[in-house]
Amino acid sequence: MEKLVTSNDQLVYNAFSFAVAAMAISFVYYLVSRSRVSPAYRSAVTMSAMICGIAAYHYWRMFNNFADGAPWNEGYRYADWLLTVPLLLAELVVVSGVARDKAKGLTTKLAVAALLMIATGYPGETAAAGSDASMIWFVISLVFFIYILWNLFAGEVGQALKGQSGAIGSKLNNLRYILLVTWAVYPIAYLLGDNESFLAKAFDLSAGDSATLIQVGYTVADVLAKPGYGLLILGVAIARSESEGYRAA
Ligand code: RET
Repeated sequence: MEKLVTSNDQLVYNAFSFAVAAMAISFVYYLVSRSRVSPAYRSAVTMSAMICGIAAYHYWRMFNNFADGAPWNEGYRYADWLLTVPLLLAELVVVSGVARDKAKGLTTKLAVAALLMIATGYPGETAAAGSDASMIWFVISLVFFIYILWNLFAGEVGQALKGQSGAIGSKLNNLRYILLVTWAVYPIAYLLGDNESFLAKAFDLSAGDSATLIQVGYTVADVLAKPGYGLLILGVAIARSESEGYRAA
């Protein structure tokens, strides 16, 4: 392993190490938590386990890539998102109370939007700092991002959530606001990571600080958006199971 020369390097190294541990243990936690919810909601908890397992693998690869000082491969992160972001939306649909006949079409729509958001973000992420490509792909990706958020707040998921009151309704409401706040970190980290972007310039960031902020920003957001969000999904699934008469063994 190359020596970590700066405190910035140390921060990224530790963030990746922390994420490997958080994702790996959450994978186990969600696997063993499946029996706490009724069979109707188990797929949501299974998806949380899949998401954390996929992320544990990718963070392990990123940790090694960084620790070895090899040329940085941003592809691990985007491959991770390509798999996990559609799953995050699919598990939300499972617990949201959307009618069964609508759930499948809705999941497909959200998953396709998520795939397009990530796939169009990647060429921008790997383009040169300050290039037109970096900003053009950012804007294209942002359109899909806004479509997803629109769906959660006003579209079909928004409508389904509106009709639910009591403890389940308020848990679902919190869930989507947490999603909004954690997901908003990604485009901001993207801009801070492009040292020539208007945002990085506004903060007068050095190239080294930009490179650190984007990795630490994405990593913190991922831990909140995967294992953290999974806890809220589990909470809604348990509340729904209990309200439908399910008693965990
Ligand atoms: C990119 C590119 C620039 C524009 C936008 C982006 C959005 C990324 C998002 C990622 C969410 C990832 C999650 C992972 C968790 O497991 C691709 C950075 C809008 C919203 C939730």
